[in-house]
Amino acid sequence: MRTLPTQMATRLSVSRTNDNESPLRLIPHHDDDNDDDTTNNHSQQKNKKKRNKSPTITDICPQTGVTLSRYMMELERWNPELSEVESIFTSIQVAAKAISNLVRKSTLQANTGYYKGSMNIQGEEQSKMDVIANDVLKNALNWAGHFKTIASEEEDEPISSSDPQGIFPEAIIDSGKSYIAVFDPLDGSANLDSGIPVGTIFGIFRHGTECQLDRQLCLEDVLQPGRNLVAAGYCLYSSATTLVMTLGDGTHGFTLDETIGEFVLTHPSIQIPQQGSIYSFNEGNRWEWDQPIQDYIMDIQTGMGKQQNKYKARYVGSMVADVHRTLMYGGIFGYPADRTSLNGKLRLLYEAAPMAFLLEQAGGRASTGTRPIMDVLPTDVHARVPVILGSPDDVKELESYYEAVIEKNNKELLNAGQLNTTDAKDMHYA
Ligand code: FBP
Repeated sequence: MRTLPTQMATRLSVSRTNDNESPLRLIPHHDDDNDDDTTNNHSQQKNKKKRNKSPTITDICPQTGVTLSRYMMELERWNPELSEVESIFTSIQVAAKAISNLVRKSTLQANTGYYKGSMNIQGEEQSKMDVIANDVLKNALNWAGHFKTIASEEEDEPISSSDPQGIFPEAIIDSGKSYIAVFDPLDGSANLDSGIPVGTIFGIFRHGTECQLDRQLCLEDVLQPGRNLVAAGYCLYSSATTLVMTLGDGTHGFTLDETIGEFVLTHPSIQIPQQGSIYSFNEGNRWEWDQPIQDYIMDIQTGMGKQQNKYKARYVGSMVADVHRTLMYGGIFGYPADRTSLNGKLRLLYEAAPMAFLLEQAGGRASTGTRPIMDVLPTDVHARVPVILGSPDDVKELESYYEAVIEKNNKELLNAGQLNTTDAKDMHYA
C-alpha cells in the first residue's frame, strides 16, 4: 500500500480511524440528502438536486493507482442509487478507449477525410471518423442497457429504444431504462487529419416519469436544461487520453494508462484557478462579435482589464482541448454570439451544457454572456448557444461588460416607457 502523490493526497481526504471502519469518508450531507429520489419529475429535479457522497480512497495499488472502474464502484457502494450510472460509465470508458485507438490509427487505417455526400442535419459534412465514433458510442451505450433515448450531433433526431428502426433493437426494450444520453462523438473532427487534438463530449439526463407512457414524450424529454444533468464529461484525445467527468460532486480527471488499459485518477477534485491570464476565442470573428465582447478582449489584450496584465491568446479550435487547457491553467474560453450567428456556433445540449456542468463543478463559471448556460432550455436538439466559460473572475468580468450595456439600454427604454421592469431583467443583449 502507498499513499497518493502529494498533489492527490491534498485533495483526497483519508479518514479511516480503525480497521473496522470503512476506508471511505463521506462528504458532509446536504439538507436535501434525505429527499425521496424516486421521482423523475423535471421541475422537482431542478429544485432538489441531490449531491452524491464522494469516496475517499486510501488503499491504493502502486501499480494501477485508482482506476475509473474502482472509483465508480466505490462511489456506487456509498450511493447505491448510482448502480446504473456506474455501468453507464463502464460503457463510456470502453467507447473512449476504442475511439482513442481509432483516432490514433485513423491515417494508417485510411479513415481520414469525409464520406462523399454525407451531411448531418446541420448541413455539415461528416468525416469518416465522426460516423465511426458515433457508431462506437451508440453500440457501447446500447450495451449498457439503461438508455431509452439518445441524441447525438451526428443523428438528425433523438433516437428512442422503442423505435425498431433506431439503434436499439426491439428485443432489448426494457421499461427500467430511464436515462438519456447526449453526446458529440468527435468534437473538433475538422482538425483530426492534421493531428490536432479532438474529443468526445457527453451528458446523461434522467427521463421524466411521463415518458413511460408515450414514445413521443421520451423524444421530447431530451430537451432539458443543463441543471438536470446527472453526469457529464469529456474525453480528450491528445498527447495523452484524458477523461474528465462529474456526477455533481466535483470534477475529476483520469488519464488512460495504455500499459494496463485503464483510466487512472490523476486529477481528483479539479479546481480551476480563480483568475487566469489566457483568452481563447476565434479572433477571425472579432469584428462580428457583440460590442461588449470586442471591448473586453481589447481590454485584456492591452492590460486595461481588472487584472491590468496583458492576457496571452491560445486557440486550438477543438472545444475539448481549449476547455481542458482552461480548466488546468485558468483563463477564459468563448464562442460568443455574433452579428451573423445570434446564438454562436456551439450546441447547447451536447457541447455547452456538459462543459458548463464540468466547469461549475470545478469552481468555474459558464455563461452566455448574460445568463448561466446551465439554465438555458434547449428549443431543439441541435440548438446553439453563445458560450463563455472559465475562471470565475474572468467570466464575471466579461459579464460585467454586457451588464453595463444592458443597463444603459434598459434605462433608456424604461424612460421611454417601452419596457417593463420584468422584461428588462431577462432581456437578451441586442
Ligand atoms: P463541430 O461540432 O462541428 O465539430 O464544431 C465544434 C468546434 O469544432 C469546436 O470544437 C470548436 O470550439 C469550434 O467548433 C471551432 O470553430 P471555429 O473553427 O469556427 O473556430
